[in-house]
Amino acid sequence: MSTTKAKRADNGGAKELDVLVVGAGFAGVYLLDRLRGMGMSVQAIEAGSGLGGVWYWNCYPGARVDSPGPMYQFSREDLWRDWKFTELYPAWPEIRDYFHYLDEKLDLSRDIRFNARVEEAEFDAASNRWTVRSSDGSVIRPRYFVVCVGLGSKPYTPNLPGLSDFAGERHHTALWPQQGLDLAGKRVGVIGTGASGVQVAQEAAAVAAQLTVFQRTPNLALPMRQKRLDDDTILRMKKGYPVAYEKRRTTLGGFDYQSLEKAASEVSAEERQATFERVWEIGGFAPWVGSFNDLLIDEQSNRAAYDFWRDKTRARIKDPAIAEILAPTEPIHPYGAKRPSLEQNFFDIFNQSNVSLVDLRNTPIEKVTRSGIKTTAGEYGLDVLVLATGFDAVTGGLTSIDIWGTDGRTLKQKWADGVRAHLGMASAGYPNLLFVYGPHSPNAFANGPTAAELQGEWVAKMLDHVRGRNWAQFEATVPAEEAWRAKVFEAVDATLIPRADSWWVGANIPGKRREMLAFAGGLGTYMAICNESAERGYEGFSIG
Ligand code: N01
Repeated sequence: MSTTKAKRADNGGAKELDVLVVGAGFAGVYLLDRLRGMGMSVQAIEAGSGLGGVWYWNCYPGARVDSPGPMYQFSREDLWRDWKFTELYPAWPEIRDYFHYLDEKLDLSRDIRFNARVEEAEFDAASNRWTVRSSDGSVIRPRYFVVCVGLGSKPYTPNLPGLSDFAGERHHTALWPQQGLDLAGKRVGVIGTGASGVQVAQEAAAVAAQLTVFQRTPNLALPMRQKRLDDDTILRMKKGYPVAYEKRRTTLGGFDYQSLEKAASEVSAEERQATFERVWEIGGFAPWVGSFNDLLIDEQSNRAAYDFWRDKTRARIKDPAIAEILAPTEPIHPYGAKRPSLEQNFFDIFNQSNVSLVDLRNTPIEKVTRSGIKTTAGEYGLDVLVLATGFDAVTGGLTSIDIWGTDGRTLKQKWADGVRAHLGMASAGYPNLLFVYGPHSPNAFANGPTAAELQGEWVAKMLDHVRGRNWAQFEATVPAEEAWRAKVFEAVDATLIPRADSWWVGANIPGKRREMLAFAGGLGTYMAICNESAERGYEGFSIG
């Protein structure tokens, strides 16, 4: 990122538009279609060469979504009627197919510039337009600039000594070769056991000659309970879609279920155990967000949930020493205070003779060598090194674009003192700029397509309102973004979430400011607040 504005000659030949959308994942696609339908001139710019956002980049073996397929799509009947995912939790090729299907239905690609990464954007107060420059040399001057880069568009690679010396194949999961990479018969090392690491490890364990998993923090992963969906099942499920899609607009996480209206602290030990068993059998996120409503608030309830998870998990692992690393007797952080993954056989692979686990808490990495990884316990020879090390999440996608505000600061410079993002969608000093699934929205806690639709709907209505009144400019006010920031912290301070070192609080990136990056009050509540602001004439925004 630059610290000063690049001096550019002129913008002659720049294309003028009503709206420029950045990103062609769920949010970008939703807005491209919706705004075009409102008669606006819109273009999207996408760094990848295909649609899908994270599903374009994360094509590592085993990548699949942790939301059930019926919920992981748009709610418009003309879009779901003819679409089917063949697994309850679809894998990336099928999600990409879904985006191809959307492209056919909605004719999206004609207005998307692929293989172009937006690098710089500057607001010109004289013309009330943004000037947006991209890596392909294009310059676009939209009236409104809508950034939909998601929460995981900036991969994070730790600065491990010797990393560039490694002579084998080395790939970050989010930059996986599009042509694929065969892990069969190879010695594979996976650093990281977040959602990406768990998934790639499950896949690698089945084919690799040797898989070594390097774990720093255990993942309190939950049983996915994957199912194949035959045509009859899909037909039956579709009957419930209209009700489910209505419901998901109002819930905490944008799914068609909520946590129970009961606290674990209020019920008998028998009832608590029976409920834990029941939600465990349902699988998916049910033992987390579909369980008692005090798990993330009450320490004792949280500990009971942890102990249940630990005992279920340990029962699957033969070696007690391995079990203690994967599911320790004492929790490292509260249950669910860091995002659990969904797993299919993650804990079972450690019973295989070709799989080993390295506990980086006790034996940290010293360096990467030409031929593998050296920890304080010894050296592990590798042919392939998989960096499942996550993202500069939530803010990284936005701050890696030089977005210059009216006071001569980039968004990155402004946010060095902490995120200010009114309703998680706008920031003071950056007129006519909105972002979807951004910092201080419910991003981390909300099912992607639901959030894309709801926030997208709100953005579309706001732009329609602005256009209808001929406002040249709108921007968040400083008091409004300060008040929203306080609300974000208030919502999370009531929970156990700050006690875990997670990307939710920026703790995964060395040097990143530690603060809550998502609104934890629930998607339904969040949208009610956003809609109230709209009803009051977009309270919290100044209009010029
Ligand atoms: O990244 P992560 P992710 N040395 O940040 C470890 C979504 N997603 O790509 O926990 C050693 O969760 C780090 O260790 P620790 C989903 O929202 C969804 O897996 O910091 N290890 C951790 O284990 C998810 O939450 C899906 O101690 C290092 C791992 O790398 C989010 O994206 C699939 C290290 C990073 O885990 C991010 O998931 C994939 C170091 N220096 C992603 N630095 C699905 O829907 C980091 N680590 C299924």
